[in-house]
Amino acid sequence: MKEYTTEFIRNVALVSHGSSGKTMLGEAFLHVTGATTRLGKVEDGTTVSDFEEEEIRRKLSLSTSVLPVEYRNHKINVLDTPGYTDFVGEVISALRVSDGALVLIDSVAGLEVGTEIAWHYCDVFKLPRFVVINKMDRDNADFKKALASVQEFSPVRLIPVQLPWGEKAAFKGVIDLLTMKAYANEGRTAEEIPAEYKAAAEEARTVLIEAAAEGDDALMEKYFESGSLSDEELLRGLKAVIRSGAYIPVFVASGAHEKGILPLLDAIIRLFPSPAEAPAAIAQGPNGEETLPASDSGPLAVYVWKTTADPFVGKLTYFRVYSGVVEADARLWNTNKSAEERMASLAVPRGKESIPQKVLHAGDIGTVAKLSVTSTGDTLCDKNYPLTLPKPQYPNALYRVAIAPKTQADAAKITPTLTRLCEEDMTLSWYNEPATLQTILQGMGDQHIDVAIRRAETKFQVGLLTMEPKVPYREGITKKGDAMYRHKKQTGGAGQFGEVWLRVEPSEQEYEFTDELVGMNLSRSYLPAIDKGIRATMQQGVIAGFPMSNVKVVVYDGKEHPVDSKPVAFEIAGREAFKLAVQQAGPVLFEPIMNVRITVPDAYMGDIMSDLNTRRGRVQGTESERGRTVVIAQVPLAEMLRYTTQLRSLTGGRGVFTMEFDHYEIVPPHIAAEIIEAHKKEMAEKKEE
Ligand SMILES: Nc1nc2c(ncn2[C@@H]2O[C@H](COP(=O)(O)OP(=O)(O)OP(=O)(O)O)[C@@H](O)[C@H]2O)c(=O)[nH]1
Ligand SMILES: [Mg+2]
Repeated sequence: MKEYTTEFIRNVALVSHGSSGKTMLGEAFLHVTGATTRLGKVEDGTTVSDFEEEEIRRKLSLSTSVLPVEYRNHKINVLDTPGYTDFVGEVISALRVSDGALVLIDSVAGLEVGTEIAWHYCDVFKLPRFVVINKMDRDNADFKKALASVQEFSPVRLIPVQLPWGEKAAFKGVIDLLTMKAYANEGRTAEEIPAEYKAAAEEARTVLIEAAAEGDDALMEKYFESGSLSDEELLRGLKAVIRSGAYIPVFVASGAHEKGILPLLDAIIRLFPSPAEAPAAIAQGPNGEETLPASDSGPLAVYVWKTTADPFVGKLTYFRVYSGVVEADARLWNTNKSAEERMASLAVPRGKESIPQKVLHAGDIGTVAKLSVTSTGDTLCDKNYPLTLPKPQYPNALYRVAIAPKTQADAAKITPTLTRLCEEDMTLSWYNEPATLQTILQGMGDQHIDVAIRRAETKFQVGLLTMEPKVPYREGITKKGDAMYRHKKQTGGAGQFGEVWLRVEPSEQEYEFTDELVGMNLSRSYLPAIDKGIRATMQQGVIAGFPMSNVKVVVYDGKEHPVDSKPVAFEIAGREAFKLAVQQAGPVLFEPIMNVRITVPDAYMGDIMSDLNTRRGRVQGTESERGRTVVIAQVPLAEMLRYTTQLRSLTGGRGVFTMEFDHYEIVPPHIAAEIIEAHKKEMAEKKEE
């Protein structure tokens, strides 16, 4: 591939609700510009973008692919993101490194939930965007209606830059208001606008010119004086109002039928900023905050936005050069890890392909294989001039499963496999939960987890079983409790004797161990053994098998035997006395309480509130914006384990939520009783085995 310098590069993400045709539009971009010889199909698993085994199986995108589209001396790095909400992490990563976004709208469905989510993240990254009314060939395609549904949602005014030339089966191509020409099919040749569209086109162009005139004062003056703008001025003004976010231009296309393709690519090149024109990156440098315009002559700053793990290729690191130039084989400094990395096989990705490159200029996107310590979110730079670029915020996990290996052989590979899977995905993580002794894998939803489990199987040949995760309850006490225990084994052989009197009480600290021993009944030398016995019991729990915390233990008396007393006897006596004391001390279970924010269209608010009631939720307040209500509540984790799925069915996929841990609270007695009962049953079953 040719070498492209900054001003000839565009970085553009395709975002939208699932199935609105992003992958096919990307496929059409490549085919029409001659990068591929035939147009792949999502259904056949033959697109450049959806190349992963799981994507082919499911016939949809699961991760962001890079499709470099070479057209008119420019290279547009098209980032095709997945639309399914479970994979929003991929959208965030892609938008982080884009300078513009195409928001695709299915001409039949209009605005959908996924559109709103994508829109929200475009706002987060302050990206200029195009709306593309796509699939214009569909049976019930309706340009006006689809456009109106987006306008109703968008606070920013939408202005058509193209009109559809026909609709449904008669969709022929686009009528371009910038050039005032009609373009059939992919749009290679300009034609006169057909007579029946002339009036509509004139009217729409006037609206467009009026909007463009707001681009700057000189344009406004010119427009007032002459009543019009030249094509050159129109473009200049439009570019300005799109970048400032004052207007959003609207385009039409049919990716699968390769219609409207070249006019859209032209608009991307002309209206979206090159990396040099986009707002400069802000980095932390040796002298504090630093502004880095995309320029080859600036200090080197490379941001890692994606990592993939492959058993054959190894690790592949996707990056964007924000400033400076990256050369093959260069040694770069990873600021986050304080380590040097070699850019051994520098390349430009095109789907699964890696096209070797000698040099990548400021603003470009590339890959490098087999870096040793670098992970997503890291900055690579010059060792003598360390810089750190900011990492975006990813949503917290919403869905958890407990996992176990299928076989003994899988058990050994579980940790490295989970580590590699999570390295690929910023919204996937895992940990060992000490309270339940389960290995937990957490992500954005059931499909997200399902894909991860399958990747483990197909990519790394590791079989994983998933189970409902246990809630990490904690045990505690609510008042003082007193007990004594005598451990005595004095029949035959060496005897054991130990007697402990102790008191437990609630504590602010995790665990406190003290004594109030007076006189000579019990030697202080046995205290460590007693402490050890109690610590072990606290780990295992007393009433329901969960770790106990916030307890203070005071040993105040005891008895020993001159021959038979030994540490192990006091370990046992301490343990048993502790258990008895806890029973006197009002033992309770504590459960994690989560802060939850649920966003739904207003109409669903009643349903959400009453559902929260059944989940022991406490609503703390509501906020309302643009037809959507945000419900803020505290809900026990135990009631939220499958909420992603339940919210989806409650709202027809129109609701989203976020959740984070807040604090522990006492489990209500009737629920605690059930948990304790279940634990007793489990222990009894274990004994029988
Ligand atoms: N009629 C028609 N169908 C299309 C068009 N583009 C895509 N499709 C079909 O719509 C379905 C989804 O297309 P994709 O390109 O995979 O959509 P996507 O937006 O990438 O979907 P996700 O990857 O799930 O987000 C497939 O069955 C395509 O064949 C189009 O322009 N017209
Ligand atoms: Mg796709």
